[in-house]
Amino acid sequence: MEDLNTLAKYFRTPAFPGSYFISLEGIEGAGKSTQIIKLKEYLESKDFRVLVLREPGGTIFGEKLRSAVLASNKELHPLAELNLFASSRAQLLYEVTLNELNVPGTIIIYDRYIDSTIAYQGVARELGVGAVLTNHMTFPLSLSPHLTLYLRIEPELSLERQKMRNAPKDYFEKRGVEFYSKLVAGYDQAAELFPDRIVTIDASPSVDIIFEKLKTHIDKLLMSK
Ligand code: T5A
Repeated sequence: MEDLNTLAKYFRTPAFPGSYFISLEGIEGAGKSTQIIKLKEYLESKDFRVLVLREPGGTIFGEKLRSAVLASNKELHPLAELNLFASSRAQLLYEVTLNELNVPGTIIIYDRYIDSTIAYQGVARELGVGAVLTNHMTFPLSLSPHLTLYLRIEPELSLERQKMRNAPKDYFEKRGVEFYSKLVAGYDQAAELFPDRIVTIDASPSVDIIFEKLKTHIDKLLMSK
């Protein structure tokens, strides 16, 4: 298999004049959804048309796949997981993202994207990062966001925030601290592999402090084009 840095070069961000593709990443409880609400409001105040899409999901087909995985009481083979998440992603790119990015002045924010697959299926579920990248080498799965904001927290804080939320646990949330440590290692590896795209942000402080940091990176992106 080609080495990871060679595989990483297959991932590209084509030009979408006046439009941007941003993803937020991090383990459960990192604060992705909380920050996305604030980001949407901020970007709309700058007159962008903002679409928030979640993975898995975002289309009727993708939402069915989301339920199939997250509500599963049976352990799935990691390859079944990989292919389900990739199918949901391909359909969302094809049905929504690529069309909408062609409308100038649009910002698409993804709540999770390929780095989730690298961390969860590639590292924590032990398929290997190379297997995930190889699976995603064909367009549209090879489409790279302009910017990925990786909200980094330690596993213990994730479990604490999950407990505070007091909601029923889904497929991955039933796992313990060891699994979450592997996820953090997986995200850290993704950040090393894609340094031009992924910004790592300490997501342990307050919501407002984190948001100020996110804004700095978003403003930088908007000024660079
Ligand atoms: N998956 C997904 C894969 O395995 N492979 C893939 O390729 C993809 C795409 C999706 C699951 O699917 C897996 C990963 C996931 O297990 P999901 O429900 O979409 O699941 O995502 P979750 O990460 O599980 O969503 P969470 O809601 O748990 O995490 P968030 O969005 O990061 O956290 P948020 O904002 O909801 O906050 C969680 C709690 O913490 C508080 C909030 O108020 C909330 O109660 N909070 C803070 N508290 C203190 N300080 C802060 N700074 C806080 N920020 C948030």
